[in-house]
Amino acid sequence: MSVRQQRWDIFCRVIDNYGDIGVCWRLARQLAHEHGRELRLWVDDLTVAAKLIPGLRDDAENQQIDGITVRAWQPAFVVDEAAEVVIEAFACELPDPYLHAMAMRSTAPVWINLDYLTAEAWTQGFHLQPSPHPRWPLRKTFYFPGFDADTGGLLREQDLFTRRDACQVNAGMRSRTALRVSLFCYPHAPIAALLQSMADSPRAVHCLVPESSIVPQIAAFFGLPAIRAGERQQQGALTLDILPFLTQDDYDQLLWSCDLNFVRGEDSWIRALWAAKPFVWQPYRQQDALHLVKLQAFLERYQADAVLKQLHAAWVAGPWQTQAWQAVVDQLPSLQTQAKQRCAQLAELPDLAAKLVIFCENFS
Ligand code: TRH
Repeated sequence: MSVRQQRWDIFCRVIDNYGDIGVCWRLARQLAHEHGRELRLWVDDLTVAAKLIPGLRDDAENQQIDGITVRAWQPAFVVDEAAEVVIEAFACELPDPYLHAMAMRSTAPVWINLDYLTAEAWTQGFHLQPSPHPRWPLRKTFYFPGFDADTGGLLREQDLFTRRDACQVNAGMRSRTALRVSLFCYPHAPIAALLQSMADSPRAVHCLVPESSIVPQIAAFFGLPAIRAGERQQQGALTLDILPFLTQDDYDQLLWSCDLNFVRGEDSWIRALWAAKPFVWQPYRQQDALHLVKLQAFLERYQADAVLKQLHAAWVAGPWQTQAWQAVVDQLPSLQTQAKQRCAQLAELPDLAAKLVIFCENFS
């Protein structure tokens, strides 16, 4: 029997960077706006969250933003009642008082551990595996996002492509000659080498960089002690603008407006995919080079073109090759067509929020 669970709690620990809160905020918005659920998002670091959630105050314990209740997850945790569905994002470990509140409910909540995204085939065997709690009468379910029907799907808002296409039509009316590239990556990427390839490029390149941890590398490339949002630098064929760190919606617009996007981690990766533009993904670095396994699995699943594979190898594993960069630039029209096809194929699968809601409704 299908049961509608109205109240959902999402717990998010900002371990590193923006991906954890980026994914949680996106999911919370979708569950509230598209599925009419009442959402409480518990976040342990409101300062980082405020960077990508417009209007969020980093000093408020309890606030309403965009129809979602955002609660500060403090060490001294107090809660009146647990929700009907509880999402523990990325094994962030629920606080004990909350586990107690879950166990006190007359019907145990649906408890989901939302895992990290990977295209590796093993996730299909682990997706939706249960794990009973050792002490409480509670059962956690492992939920793996993914690129196949046997996994939990990818985050994708219902109106995403309508908004994207409207934005791209408007952008198409503005003619431009320079190649437009966005750059969001980790500081250990060969940033100076990429910028040098852009500067030496036969075609003008306009590189747009939202302010992030790579700003010192950018400044060093131009021989500057520092560089700030709003500043522009030029060298050879390269014009580079530092942008402020954008809201998630504005960041989408940036991805839609570029010919090529450099993205990283988990969430910007999938936003670049849905932008239907060629992109270069830098996975979050893991021990024992596990990120290279993730990269390989994705490039295979995505059926990436050989030149795109080469550029990924040069960008993520090194050594940098200008020729790999130039080959991608030369083949952009066909890569653009492929990016559109891959995006359309993956969008045929149900999105993560819709799949999650159906799973919870049928949970027994
Ligand atoms: O910030 P990240 O490197 O996050 C990472 C990954 O999620 C990784 O898998 C995880 O293990 C690690 O954190 C702890 O990259 P990601 O996932 O792309 O998250 C960035 C978020 O920031 C995403 O939601 C897009 C958003 N963003 C903006 O809102 N504005 C911007 O200007 C930019 C550049 C990004």
